[in-house]
Amino acid sequence: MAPDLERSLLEIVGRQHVLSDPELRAGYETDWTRRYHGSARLVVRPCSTEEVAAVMRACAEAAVPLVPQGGNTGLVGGGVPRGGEVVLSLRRLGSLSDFDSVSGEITAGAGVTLAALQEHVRPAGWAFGVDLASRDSATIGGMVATNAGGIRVIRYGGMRQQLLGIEAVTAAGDVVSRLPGLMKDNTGYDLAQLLAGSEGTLAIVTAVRLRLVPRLLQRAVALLAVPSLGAALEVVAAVRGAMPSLEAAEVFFPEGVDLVCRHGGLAPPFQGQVGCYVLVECASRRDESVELAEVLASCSEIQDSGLATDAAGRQRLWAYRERHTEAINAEGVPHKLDVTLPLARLVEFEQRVRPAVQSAAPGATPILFGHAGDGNLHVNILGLDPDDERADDAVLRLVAELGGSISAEHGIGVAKRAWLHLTRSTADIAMMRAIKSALDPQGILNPGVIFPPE
Ligand code: 2HG
Ligand code: ZN
Repeated sequence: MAPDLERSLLEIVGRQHVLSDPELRAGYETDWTRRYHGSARLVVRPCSTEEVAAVMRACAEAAVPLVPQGGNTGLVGGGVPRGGEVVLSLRRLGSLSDFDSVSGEITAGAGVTLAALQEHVRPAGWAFGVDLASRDSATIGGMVATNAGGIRVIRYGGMRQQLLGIEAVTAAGDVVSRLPGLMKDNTGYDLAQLLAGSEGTLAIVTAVRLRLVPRLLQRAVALLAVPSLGAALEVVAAVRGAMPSLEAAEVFFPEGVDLVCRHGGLAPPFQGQVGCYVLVECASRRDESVELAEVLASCSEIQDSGLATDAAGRQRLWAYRERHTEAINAEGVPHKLDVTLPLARLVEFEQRVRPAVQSAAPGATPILFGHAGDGNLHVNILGLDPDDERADDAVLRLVAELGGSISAEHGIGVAKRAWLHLTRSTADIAMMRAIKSALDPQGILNPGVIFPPE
């Protein structure tokens, strides 16, 4: 079976785009955190929707499972093989087309990186509403497949909110095309929304139609020191209430800043003891920095602050937040628990989660940061073996107890599938499984992702 499949794949994409050599496969077999890896039967790199469809048909005929992969920056192990699958790299689907610079819409191939999309639309005065630190490698297809969120959700929503249309290859190798996509289109099920966040388990996203947002040049970023997360949320609420231009509201803590400074060679942002850091960014067509400073001046919780409007200054302040992921990875192989809580329970969660980790896995180190405006914290844990799930279990149970979700913006992947039942009912999981088996009856699209094996 395998030699036939390899021959078919060579015919479809050409010899240089079927990787069987272990050294060439290696970069596709381990995820960015190094926690998840498995060996692929082959890595195949098609360059068009037609090639993806042909690869899918060949794998379906051979009953060989596929793991779709974009930039390989997903953090839940959903884009790397578990063992023996074909890895379908979509990075060569890099076209940007049909840019409508009047209405602000564009069609992007699955392999376009977020940075390439942003650069492409910038000269015409547009921007993309979703932004995240891994912008240079994260691909649009992967971001749709995982319904990525990032740092601007508070203003523009996540990937689902940017989607106007989709093109995808089904498990049978057919192409479903809902491009270019219309602002209004009530013709049956919304397949684009169904596929967004489906993590490669229902179909393979090959292109999407995206809405853009106006590029706002006047930006003000403030980095603030406050005594606690509770105080941080009060500051965010004050800015949110006063300034519709609020575009990001992030929080982080001294343990993360220490790592960022150590690994990134940065000086600490403030002297003295800090309980919690808040970063807010406002963006508008006119300069709102004076108004932002006035709103912040009325927040009595703020102990220290820095404000920047120029690009270099803004980047300097953002570095303390954006470099968390890299600094944590430089320290060790983290467990990553990306969770949302109702805003009203976020402080209680933050107060209980560190002791919960300590008592489940003594010696493990939790590092918290995230998107305060969305109730979304990233609980990163260092000092655990990759397979040691004691702390994961404690954190996710606490999330469920407090009415939150075990995944805010990274997806379930393989990392959280064992806990899906904590925040999804039996009927809910049965409905999702029914959709999965209707669209992928052979079970060859990213098996083992989202659902625990039955
Ligand atoms: C972020 O907000 C990303 O920077 C990554 O979602 C979070 O590294 C993480 O856990
Ligand atoms: Zn995030």
